Amino acid sequence: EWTVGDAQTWKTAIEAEQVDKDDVQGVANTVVRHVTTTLARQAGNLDELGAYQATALSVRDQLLKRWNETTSYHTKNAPKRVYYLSIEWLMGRTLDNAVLNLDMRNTYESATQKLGFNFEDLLNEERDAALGNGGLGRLAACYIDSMATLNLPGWGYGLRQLISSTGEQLEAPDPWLDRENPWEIPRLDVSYPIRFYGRVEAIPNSSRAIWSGGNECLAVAYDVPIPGFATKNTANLRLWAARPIQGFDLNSFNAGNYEASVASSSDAENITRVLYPNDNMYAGKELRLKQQYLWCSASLQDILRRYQKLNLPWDQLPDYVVIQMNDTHPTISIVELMRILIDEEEVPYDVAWGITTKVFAYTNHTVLPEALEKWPLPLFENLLPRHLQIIYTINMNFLNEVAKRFPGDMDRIRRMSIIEEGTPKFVRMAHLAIVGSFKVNGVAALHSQLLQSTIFRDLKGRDGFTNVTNGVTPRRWLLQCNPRLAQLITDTLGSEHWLVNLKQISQLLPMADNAEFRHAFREIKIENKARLADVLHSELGLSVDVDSIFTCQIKRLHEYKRQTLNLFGIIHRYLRIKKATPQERKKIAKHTAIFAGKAAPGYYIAKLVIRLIVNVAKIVNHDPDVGDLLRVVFIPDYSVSVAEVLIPAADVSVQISTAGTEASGTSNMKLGLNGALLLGTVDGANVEIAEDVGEDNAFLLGHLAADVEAVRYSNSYNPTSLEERSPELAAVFKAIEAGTFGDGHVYEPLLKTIYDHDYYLVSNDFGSYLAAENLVDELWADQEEWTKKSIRTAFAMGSFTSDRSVQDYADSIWSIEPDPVPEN
Ligand code: NTF
Repeated sequence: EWTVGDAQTWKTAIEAEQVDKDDVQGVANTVVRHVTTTLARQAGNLDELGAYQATALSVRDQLLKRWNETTSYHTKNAPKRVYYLSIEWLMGRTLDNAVLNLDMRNTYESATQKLGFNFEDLLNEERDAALGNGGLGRLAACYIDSMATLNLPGWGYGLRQLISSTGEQLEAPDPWLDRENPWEIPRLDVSYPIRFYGRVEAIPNSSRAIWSGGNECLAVAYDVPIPGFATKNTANLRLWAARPIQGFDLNSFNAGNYEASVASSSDAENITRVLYPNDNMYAGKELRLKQQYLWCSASLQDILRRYQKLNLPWDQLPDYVVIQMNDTHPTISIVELMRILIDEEEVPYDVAWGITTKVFAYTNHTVLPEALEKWPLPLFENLLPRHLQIIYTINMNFLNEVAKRFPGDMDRIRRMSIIEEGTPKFVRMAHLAIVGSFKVNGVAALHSQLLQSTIFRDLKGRDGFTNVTNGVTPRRWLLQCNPRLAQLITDTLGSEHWLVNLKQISQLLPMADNAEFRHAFREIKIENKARLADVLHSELGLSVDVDSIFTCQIKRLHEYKRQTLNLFGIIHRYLRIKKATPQERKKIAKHTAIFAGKAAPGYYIAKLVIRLIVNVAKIVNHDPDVGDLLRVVFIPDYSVSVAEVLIPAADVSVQISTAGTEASGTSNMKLGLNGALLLGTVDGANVEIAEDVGEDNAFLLGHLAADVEAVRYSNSYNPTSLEERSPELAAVFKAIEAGTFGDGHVYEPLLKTIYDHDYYLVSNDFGSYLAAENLVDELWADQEEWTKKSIRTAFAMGSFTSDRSVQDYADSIWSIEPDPVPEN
């Protein structure tokens, strides 16, 4: 096994680097070594940023040792691996999570303390890794945490975008990599060539072809080690960056043409420069398709190279490799595998197809038509000519089968085809993903059912579809963000085991009836609210009352998520307060309405909603008539680390999408786990959450998914006045139009969407929303009852851990087993 030098020398050297997890001095040694050597600084000129960097590098050393052990162990064992392909990875900060997973938080806290720094302050020096927009990207982050924790052999693959999400009001791009990122390891030796454009020559009497010419660049690997919780296993997240094949053209430089000498370099690097800022919205830009292809081609070349080291025939690939596609963004990898097998490895077409369709599985995350990817055929053909040919063949074979099963049903063939007819034609990526995958799943029970009964009705037999309800990691979303509640759980259960077996928290459900426990639970909530209040005060200069109900709607701005319903409810409340007699005022529950989330830069209506929230906040928060009855907060630059402060402080989880539109939602899970009561529609994972916590512990509202279509139809084709649909909403609109929150004309386009078609049923659900809020207020008056329901919510959330989701994938889709690295 040992390949270079003297094994004993290697072994002794590696052991000398080992630091015991309780060894404060040993940890301090490694931190100081990075201060003096890596950073070339000393105690005298070390600021908090430097101390953070040295600490992070020291933790990274620990992670890399485990990463190395995991990789060599898995290389030796060669288990079947899952590769999780996601174009977004919303990781957030790493330091705190890493020391918790390594069980070294106390040691690092003491060591940095002794070196003169406060560990909490160092944590705040870290920039969020925000390679994602919303739930889809954060889901990938939770899943890789669970894969590592469950000891499942698996890697993540993504893109290393230099500039991540855009700040909403300022639209300042976030060049998050302009500081050194201690958590990534550049692997300049791991790189693959990627071709774009060019021409295709058929090879006569074969299904092979030669694709040549066009532009070539390189995809270079950056690895991010992902520690499991309480295990040695450390997964890998491999991110690809585009680089030129030749960085610098010396001939142009010598000829005096400086621009041309670096042109190819910056052209290539532009491919992975930006993260597309849309959530649930397809943009259709060539650069995005380039990103997708570079990422998929590099990942496949990497996966196949690893497989080829086993010296096995191609038809055994599915015994060693399963690729999970996080939405349709990586769908081109199906075609890329076909291309490599057919053109480069000379595998016959049918054999290649048999292999490919045993390797891929596809997760759908949305039914919204505007989010479904379909590439204009001319654009696609120009960029990836050989891939289009292969798609034609896949489609022809697929439609032949359909025609055999449903002779003469041309309409069905048109609906099912991977190519959408029209001018131009389009390549429908979801259809391609379904045809090329052995399993397709939705992300919550209702969503998976809707996929089969509506948008993909025709496309796959029953056993090809399944459901895997989303989950969130309890390590970040409880242990890390709410340490006091985590400690209470551990103390009451007498062990930490619930952190890897979340079902166990259900044992605490009877504690809802224990007055002492309720007191402790409520104190923690109040402390968390006070912590948030401090942040709001110092960052936004805003005072909020910790005794008020904190309602939280924290998610991307989108019409279907209906921040409007919440906002109009606030205006309704404001008008009510303004009219109330002193007697009536006493009965009004105090609210702090918290919004956080970004709008895509080009999403006009979503930005108008932000504008109205901010202007309502300005008026309401400064109106002496309101006093402390109502505060409205919009938190800019929403991020994972902001969420970590908000979620433990929430009393109410606002989840009010139009029924049938939110595939799952995941903030509903995080908020529930931290004791926020669900105020929500019967949509996405709300359905399963309400089922588990019990409907009497949640506030459900609005039309049901099954009725939405009829109401929507009637809004469009048998329109009634807004006054008839909802007199309360009509009054709210009048106040806006009258200029109560600044120039009313500004909001006309927003209000018009609701006056006219009201596609998302805001007016139809407004009455029901207000009624649900009234129930919330009534319950709040009885704090003991409220706390009971809060406890029953938190401890009924045991199913919504990403460990359960990932285990579901492993059992029902991936067929992979845990392969724990032995503890010495
Ligand atoms: C999102 N989909 C859904 O809108 C959320 O309901 C869900 O919780 C997350 O995925 C994670 O499953 C998308 O972002 C996309 F891309 F599909 F539109």
